[in-house]
Amino acid sequence: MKWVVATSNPGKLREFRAIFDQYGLELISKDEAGVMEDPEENGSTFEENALIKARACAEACGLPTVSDDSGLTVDALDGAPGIFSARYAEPGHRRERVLRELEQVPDEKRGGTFYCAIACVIPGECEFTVSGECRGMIAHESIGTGGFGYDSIFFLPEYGKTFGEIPAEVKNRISHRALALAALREKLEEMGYIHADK
Ligand code: ITT
Repeated sequence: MKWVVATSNPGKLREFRAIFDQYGLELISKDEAGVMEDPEENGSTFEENALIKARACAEACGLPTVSDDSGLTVDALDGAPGIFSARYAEPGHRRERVLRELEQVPDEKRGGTFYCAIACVIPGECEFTVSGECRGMIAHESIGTGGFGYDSIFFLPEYGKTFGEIPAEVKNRISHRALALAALREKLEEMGYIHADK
């Protein structure tokens, strides 16, 4: 059975593919499923927005669909950019805006969390969400060219590196998305879609 990932973000798609592959499930993008529309993300939580995206795509193509709504919440910014992470500034200026807003903030107050909600919609059967989060700090500058989005300003003290510097295999084991996908795997195993030996 084919599963669709309802995202237009190539960085997310790459990470979903790398992790889903290990589950023995065939994953196709929403483009490959022939779904072009992007619904308006007008929910007030990551979970609500993830469900909006998964429902719209599953309805359009009739296939089991997973979606991801994620973002960076910064302690010193009262949780911003949060659900507005993709819209915090013009493309190419979002990291810059966060760094600028934290210019006067000392290290001990630069904590932040990457959060990922994944919604799963299996037409005619069920829908649910799972989530994962990853704690770190906001760096003083952008470091590294790996990953996407806010990766190069998200510093992991235990690795001494940003998500932009650590190898993709490591991010795909410890990230908010990896943890949410592990929770999804557990659910799909219980439901019999994934077999434990995979
Ligand atoms: P779709 O809605 O099509 O999936 P999107 O990029 O608009 O793509 P979101 O609304 O969930 O997705 O916005 C999430 C933003 O949060 C994303 O654009 C990044 O800027 C940031 N983000 C989420 N996960 C991230 C990660 O693993 N690394 C870096 N930035 C991340």
